[in-house]
Amino acid sequence: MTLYEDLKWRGLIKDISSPELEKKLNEEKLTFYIGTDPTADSMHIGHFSSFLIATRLARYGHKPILLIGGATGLIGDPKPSKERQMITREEVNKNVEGLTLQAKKIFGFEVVNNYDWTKDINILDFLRDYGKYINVNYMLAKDIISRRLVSGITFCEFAYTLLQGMDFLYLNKSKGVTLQVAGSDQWGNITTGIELARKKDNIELYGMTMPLVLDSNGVKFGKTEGNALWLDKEKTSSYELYQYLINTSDSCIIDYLKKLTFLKKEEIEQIETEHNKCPELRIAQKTLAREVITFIHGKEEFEKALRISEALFGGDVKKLSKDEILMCFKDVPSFNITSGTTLIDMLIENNICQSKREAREFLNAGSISINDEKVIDENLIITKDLAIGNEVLVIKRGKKKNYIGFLK
Ligand code: 485
Repeated sequence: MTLYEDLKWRGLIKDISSPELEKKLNEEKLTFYIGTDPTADSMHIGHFSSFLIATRLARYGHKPILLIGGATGLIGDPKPSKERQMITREEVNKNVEGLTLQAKKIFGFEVVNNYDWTKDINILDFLRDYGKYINVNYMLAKDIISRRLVSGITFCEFAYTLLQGMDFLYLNKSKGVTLQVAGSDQWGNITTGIELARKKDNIELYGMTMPLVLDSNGVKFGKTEGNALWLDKEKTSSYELYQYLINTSDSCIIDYLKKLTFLKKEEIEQIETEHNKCPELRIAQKTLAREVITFIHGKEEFEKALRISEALFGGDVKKLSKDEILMCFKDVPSFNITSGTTLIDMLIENNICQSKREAREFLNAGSISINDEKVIDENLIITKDLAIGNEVLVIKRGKKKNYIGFLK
């Protein structure tokens, strides 16, 4: 398969600016770029799914440049719905720093910041050297801008597309960039750059976008109840990432394997066959989790995430350290327990059971466990030797209710 055929097979091509691009990608060595704005100090998994394209092209011999928008981040790419809240310069600077380190670490490519070449352009030069080449009518016709005409758009955000266009041209002149890649929402900004280069300098630049990666409900990949999945493991642990990936529905798992891993067509087809024989084994989901987490955080972190998941779901929390337990159960209710308390009192004091009668019912049915050991004797005295690291108790009631007790 050629590179282009591979990208097509993976469903990674949405729009291309010219049919010539196929031949160029297959036969030439291009320098290309992909950019992101510093709206946070870490990328999330949605960025990862787009940035991976840089690695794909790089593995084929093309040269990637990753751009962090220290300038564009001060303006904000218009959203289709409403004007963005401006973020402070301090915050933008802090985010640029975080993203630059992260992009270098995960992808290992050259990183540039558009603030460096945008900050000294004065307003008159901007209007004469760039503004003069882009027609307002042309800008108004762009999807995102046209969608904002009813609710309104400030001049600040309206001008954003021109800044991104200037980057493309600047990177062409300074680094020989001829291609920009991005998610499909960036088509309008990419074509502004192409238009600018054509009109101003008679240069032909190329653009390519990939479709947004969606789940079976049409929700963007990586969006879970409003929480982003960050690539910074201090914000989203590799274990949480593992849980997200392992829960991918069967209807989109093969699509994700194509789009988010480097496994080849034959390998993915083989996984698909095996997976379909026995979907409950989640072979495909396990493969996805392994590939993605190893790429982002390395083999050791993946193995840790796997070990934690197996201990939790295999009912063996005692295999975990105190810190690992606290990480996994950070969202469950927690409370202090005084050493010497009886089991039944502890269950009632902390609302795990509503009454002594209910507590006895659960205990007799064998539904209560401490650190995955069934407990039956209501008079059991809770002491340090029951706790992990002499401190932590994972208390489970039935299959669904988990609690963390800190022994004091
Ligand atoms: O020269 C450039 C200046 C800024 C940008 C790109 C080139 C950033 C771009 N305007 C943007 O907003 N990108 C999004 C972001 O930063 O979160 C997302 C896109 C997504 C994908 C991802 O960046 O929405 O499609 O391209 C990498």
